[in-house]
Amino acid sequence: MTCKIALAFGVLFGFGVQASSAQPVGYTAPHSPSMETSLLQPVSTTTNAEFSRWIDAFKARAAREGISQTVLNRAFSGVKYNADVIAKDRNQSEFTKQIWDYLDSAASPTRVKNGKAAIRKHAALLNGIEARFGVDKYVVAAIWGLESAYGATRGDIPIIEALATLAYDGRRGRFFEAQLIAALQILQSGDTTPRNMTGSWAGAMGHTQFIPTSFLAFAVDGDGDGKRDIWSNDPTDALASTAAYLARHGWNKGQPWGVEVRLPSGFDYSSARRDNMRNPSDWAAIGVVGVDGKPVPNYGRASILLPAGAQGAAFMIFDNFAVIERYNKADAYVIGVGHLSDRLKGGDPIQASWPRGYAPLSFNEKKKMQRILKRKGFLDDKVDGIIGPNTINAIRDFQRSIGVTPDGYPSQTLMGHLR
Ligand SMILES: [Ca+2]
Repeated sequence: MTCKIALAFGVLFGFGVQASSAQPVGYTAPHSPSMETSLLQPVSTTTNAEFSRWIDAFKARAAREGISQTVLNRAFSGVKYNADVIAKDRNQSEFTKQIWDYLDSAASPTRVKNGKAAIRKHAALLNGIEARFGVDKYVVAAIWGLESAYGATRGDIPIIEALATLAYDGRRGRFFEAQLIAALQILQSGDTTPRNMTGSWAGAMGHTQFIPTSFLAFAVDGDGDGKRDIWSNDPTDALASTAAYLARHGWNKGQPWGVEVRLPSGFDYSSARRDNMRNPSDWAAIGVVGVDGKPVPNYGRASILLPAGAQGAAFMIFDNFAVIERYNKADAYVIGVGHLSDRLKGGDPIQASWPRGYAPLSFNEKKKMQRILKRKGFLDDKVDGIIGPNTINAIRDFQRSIGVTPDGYPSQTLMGHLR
């Protein structure tokens, strides 16, 4: 993942859509200059001693999981507590980014230009992958572009050290210990060596930033040399693995992720829900058409997504949207991948204008909004500052009750109405 994009991972987006907590593949925020703030204080000798003891105990657990002593000794040779990794873990949730800023970066002129060059350079590989897995090569290329700037920023942090530090730290110890065991299983399988097993601070590895458990479940040997090497400069195995991942999660060949649409005046915004899926012809019947004014072709059932509420772009999204979501659940990420893939194909920029300049609600304002919605009887859910479906529905019900457009969008305007 590149610097700017990286900011959007694992954070709350402006519209409160949280990055996946399931974290299927690429979810971390590596390489960001603004996240390079390391803990300046040195790691105490106590920490180092405790960490060593933790590793000894962990090795016994790993051995019970079938990891050999040889692999354990090689993997942990030279491993130290990595304070930078913990600093990054603590920093990540403070960043929020609006969807339009995210998309500006995701499909920046540089990323589009570099992507087209990468597709030309790897044409045979990408065509082969598309033929073998039935997955759109431009979507594979777009994931590559967002996860590592087409291989340029794959991360150089030693994975065993990073995962051991995070597992020892314990904030999400169980998750990271499982990743650490998976990383050791990868080493034991001979796909790579401890030295080559590098990646991002939270364990995402290679061109398309697979975490170890995703690697074990989905990585493939694209070039047939007997190893699944997603770390190599050669992107063959990484891109084949990404295609395999999308294929395994049900990619529908020939179906777009989504298309930008125009909504008719008087559109019922409450119909823009993920669970309200209709055929494009049904949407056309109520005036929802492509930005060219024509009905969207019948690619399958679709819902309408308004990532910035009533004021920004509207997308008709298909089942393939949910397939990309398996990579990273944040709407902004999925739209970013989808839109970048369209641009790599030669498609146009997004036509609608975004409500740029909109001041997002802070975490505390979101909680305040939820408290007021709760007090007013619109929300029957916990006050946690996370804008999920229940909060969006509550906002809509409140908006309807005062006669404003029920787009469910948590804005300063909404706060004004609530006060
Ligand atoms: Ca290989």
